[in-house]
Amino acid sequence: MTFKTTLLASAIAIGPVAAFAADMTIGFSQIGSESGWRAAETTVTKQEAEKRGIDLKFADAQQKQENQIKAIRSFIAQGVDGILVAPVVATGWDEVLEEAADAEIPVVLLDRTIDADESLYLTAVTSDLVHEGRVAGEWLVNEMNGADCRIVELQGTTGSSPAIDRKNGFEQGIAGHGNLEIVRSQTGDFTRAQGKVVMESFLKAEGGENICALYAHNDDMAVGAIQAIKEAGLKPGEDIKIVAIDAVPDAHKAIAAGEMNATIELTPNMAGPALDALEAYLASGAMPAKWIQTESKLFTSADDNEAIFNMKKDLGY
Ligand code: GZL
Repeated sequence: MTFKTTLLASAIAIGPVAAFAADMTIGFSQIGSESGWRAAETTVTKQEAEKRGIDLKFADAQQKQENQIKAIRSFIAQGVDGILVAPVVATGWDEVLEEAADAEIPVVLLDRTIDADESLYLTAVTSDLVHEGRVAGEWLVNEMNGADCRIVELQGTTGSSPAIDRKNGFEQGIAGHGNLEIVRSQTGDFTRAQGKVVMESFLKAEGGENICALYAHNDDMAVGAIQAIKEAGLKPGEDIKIVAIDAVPDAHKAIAAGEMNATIELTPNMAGPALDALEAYLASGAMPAKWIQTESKLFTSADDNEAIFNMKKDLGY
């Protein structure tokens, strides 16, 4: 097929797909609004659906899996064309996804994965969560340059794929460096409030002078922990090094202020690739890859975090 023909073919392919999207009704089962990143994902998903003329049925689960399962059953009953799910935890999805499959409604996972047969979903649009944790660990290895460092860890929501994978990845990143040791590790449930409370308990249990670094599975918990570190009379980013994940505007703001040291970017736009895959599948049966991977980029004080903060705060955040 010549380049021109290919171009024409792709133009023809895009034409009806775009037109098809205008008649699509998609159900979106969102976890909640536990973090700045989650809220941005919701905003961007609604924007992406609007851009495509898709009728998006939105359901906020308030962090509860049973609410997500109820929402998916409601979408099935409504006969939607497709379903987006950000699964709060990794297990317990088989039955409801079987029901969606029986109704021949394709399901796409956003930002988190599940322990279920991959035939139960069309594709998963996520970052490489293990890689994110490994990058965080490797950054701390380089930062400490052989010096001893007692680390405390704020884990994400218990049983969620980011909490499992980011923990494993970080441990891989620091493996073989005996000078780095995780001395406390507990869930802060991805929220600022819990991040602060748990960091206060770490400081009380260990003594602030005995904590060298904090690894938080997301920026919101790190921002909460920064408050606790300040209230303990210590300098976040100096007395206690801080590395986290998401790269939300407030993380760039904290790095610019010297109160945080590094963050790894997670795009809030998982819906763009997800809706494209759904459109192509529904219009022509095109099967996407089972995993559509989004990028992860490390930001440190070497970057212009003030400029990035100003740019990002208008991008759905
Ligand atoms: C990770 C995503 C996480 C974010 C948090 O893919 O599921 O959930 O890192 C959010 O901010 O709570």
